[in-house]
Amino acid sequence: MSKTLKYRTCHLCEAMCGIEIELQNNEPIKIRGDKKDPFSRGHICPKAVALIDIHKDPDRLKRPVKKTPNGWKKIDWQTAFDEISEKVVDIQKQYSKDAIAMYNGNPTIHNLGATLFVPQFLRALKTKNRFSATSVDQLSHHLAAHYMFGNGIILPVPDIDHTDFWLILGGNPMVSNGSIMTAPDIGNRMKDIINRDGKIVVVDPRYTETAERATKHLFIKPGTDVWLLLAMINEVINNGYVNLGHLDKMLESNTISKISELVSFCTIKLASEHTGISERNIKRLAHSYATAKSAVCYGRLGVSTVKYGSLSQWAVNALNILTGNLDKKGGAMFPAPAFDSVAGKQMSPKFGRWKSRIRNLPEYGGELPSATLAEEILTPGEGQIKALFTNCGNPVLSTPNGKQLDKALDSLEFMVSIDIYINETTSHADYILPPAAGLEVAHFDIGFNNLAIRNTVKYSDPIIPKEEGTLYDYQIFQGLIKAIQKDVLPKDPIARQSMEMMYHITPQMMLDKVMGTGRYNLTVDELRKYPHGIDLGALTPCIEERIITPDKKIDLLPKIYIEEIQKVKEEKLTDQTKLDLIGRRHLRSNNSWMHNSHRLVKGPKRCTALIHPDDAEKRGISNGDVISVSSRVGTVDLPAEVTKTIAKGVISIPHGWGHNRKGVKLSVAQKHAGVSLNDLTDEMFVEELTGVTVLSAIPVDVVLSAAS
Ligand SMILES: Nc1nc2c(c(=O)[nH]1)N[C@H]1C(S)=C(S)[C@@H](COP(=O)(O)OP(=O)(O)OC[C@H]3O[C@@H](n4cnc5c(=O)[nH]c(N)nc54)[C@H](O)[C@@H]3O)O[C@H]1N2
Ligand SMILES: Nc1nc2c(c(=O)[nH]1)N[C@H]1C(S)=C(S)[C@@H](COP(=O)(O)OP(=O)(O)OC[C@H]3O[C@@H](n4cnc5c(=O)[nH]c(N)nc54)[C@H](O)[C@@H]3O)O[C@H]1N2
Ligand code: SF4
Ligand SMILES: [Mo]
Repeated sequence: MSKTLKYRTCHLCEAMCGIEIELQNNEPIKIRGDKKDPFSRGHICPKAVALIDIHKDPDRLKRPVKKTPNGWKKIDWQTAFDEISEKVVDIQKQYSKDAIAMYNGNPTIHNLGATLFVPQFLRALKTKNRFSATSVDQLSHHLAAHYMFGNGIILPVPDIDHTDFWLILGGNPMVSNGSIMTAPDIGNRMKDIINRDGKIVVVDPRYTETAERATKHLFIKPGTDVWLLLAMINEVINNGYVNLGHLDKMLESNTISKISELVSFCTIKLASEHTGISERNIKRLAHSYATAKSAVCYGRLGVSTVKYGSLSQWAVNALNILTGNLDKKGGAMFPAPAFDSVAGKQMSPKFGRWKSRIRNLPEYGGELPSATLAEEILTPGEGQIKALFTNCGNPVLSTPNGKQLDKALDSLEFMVSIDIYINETTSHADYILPPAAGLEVAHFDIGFNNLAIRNTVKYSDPIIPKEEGTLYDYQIFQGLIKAIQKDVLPKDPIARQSMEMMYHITPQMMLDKVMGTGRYNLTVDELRKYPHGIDLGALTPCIEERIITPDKKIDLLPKIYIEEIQKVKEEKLTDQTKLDLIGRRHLRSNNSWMHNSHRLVKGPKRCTALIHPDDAEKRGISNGDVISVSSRVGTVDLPAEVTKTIAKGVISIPHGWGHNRKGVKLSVAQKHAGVSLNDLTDEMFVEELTGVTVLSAIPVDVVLSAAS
């Protein structure tokens, strides 16, 4: 029996850990951390091992399936492409191009072929009804970069390998392994900060796994970080802590006094009343952050997807700028990747060029907010969505008011899912097109090298050959594009050739093209010589190169945020009778889709509601009781976990569960079904400015369930 070892990057989350795969007769039998990976240094988490289970999963689809009155029927690829394209062209003719929508989910950006070919497919569809996970995730970061640095894709990342002070708001990297911050082996990186006498402060309504490792944790009332951040800006300016350093030349001199005037209402006292953090703690936090040799304020999902998420991300950047910590070692820095998605002005996504039909919410980067998807399907009239493609996405479980989306998907004339499972979303489709996946596909991280705290690069060929008769994702997109375009190929030979080129090009060719013009001048062939990857060094200051505002200056106070600050000023403190619902993640769970690996999900029940003992007692709830949690849109029943690790007035339910829906074929996940947090989140509760779904501080009633 032959044993071999192969290496690649794990693509399951943003951390980009190097993995070593032990193969026996070409079958994966063990996965370990790759000790020679210069970035992850041998670290992995339990999800990587589940790559073996995904590879072998009997529930995973490998051939196209078509829904028939007698259930799912396997069909061949060409039949699938032909039938789908016929229907697409019919719907476009009968209604309009916009009648066909697409949702692209999270794994798209973790997947080389999908990252490169989804844009080509969208170009072929020519629809304005595009949706993705961005509007339930990181859109506020893009918007802040768009307005402040001129390019929505250059996101500053915390230089945690060198910082003396790391302030984390609404992120739990010990579990999530970091987000908008690719930083594998986060536990050791945090230890290193503390070992060099640095400080880590975590602000979170839950005493998290990250808080356990920090020097200080502050409980905060969900949805109120904006008051803390504005008060900190106030403190920094009023106490003479402003120190722009090298950024001085990049800022308009009068903006700081304008900011000072605007945020002057947000005193420490007011911030304390809103956030529940004591005045003394806010003052101390502002002082220690502003006086640290280097410091970085980092706000993630728990502050990105709230009522003032966009303003909060502006404030995070503003704090880092005012204290001279942007583009500085140990502060918030810009990566310089080998595949540079940022190079070139034309790449910068735009904002607000058109609005959604029903609720008038703005597009960002050509996408409308996912919170509007169901209403755009359900509301009749010109421009109504009649057909939907989903790719790498499970919006029934991951976007707000999943039950409404269930109904909407049932009402579609036509639906196609590019996915490897029959799950809560794809079970609504007429066709499912499954790509080869995981260890069977080549990998190069285009997305996350742009967010990495250190510049590295790696390319991996497939570890295991894909099964005969299966297709890579990019080949599925090529098949679809070709079939859809077959009757509209231009007569002009040059135009025709350029269209047809897309049917043959490979991701590797595209990588070579972009990397060849990049700063490291690399090729795929060159990278093949380095299976553990290449270390390209620590981040270095490079803002002058990255920023593309017309005058090459940072816009420290874009107009849209002035209006947002006014809105915050007008908010009143209210008495609260409901609990604030928030979400959470677990190391042994990945968004909505990895629960079919027994080895990953085994162990104690994880889909529980965390509730503070005082809140539980008031409602007669004991640990383990089944409780009913109700919001405007629905009710779910699940076991309570009574714990002081959650702030009073707050309840936390993990997202991504709820596999007990009709039509799902996930034999392991269905046993651990749980409930869907997004049967409680409200599609009408969005950030007004962007339409991003509010995922924290959803008002809910909590009672002992009749079933208890
Ligand atoms: N309430 C609440 N809602 C949330 C969040 C939250 O914290 N709270 N988090 C939000 C965030 S940050 C995100 S990113 C979204 C994620 O939500 P989605 O965008 O829906 O992504 P996933 O849940 O990861 O779903 C992945 C889908 O891709 C499929 N898949 C996996 N690998 C492949 C592959 O290689 N190819 C193809 N074609 N398909 C594949 C899986 O079967 C699954 O259907 O959820 C958001 N929703
Ligand atoms: N194991 C695992 N890893 C993952 C994922 C997964 O599902 N499982 N998902 C991946 C994805 S798609 C993403 S986007 C990242 C997300 O990664 P993170 O941004 O780290 O997100 P979470 O782990 O959800 O942590 C959010 C934290 O915000 C807190 N919070 C909630 N509301 C508020 C608030 O109003 N204010 C403050 N200050 N805190 C608040 C929550 O209690 C929680 O601890 O994780 C990625 N990594
Ligand atoms: S932390 Fe992320 S990248 Fe690393 S092994 Fe786990 S899932 Fe894979
Ligand atoms: Mo995400």
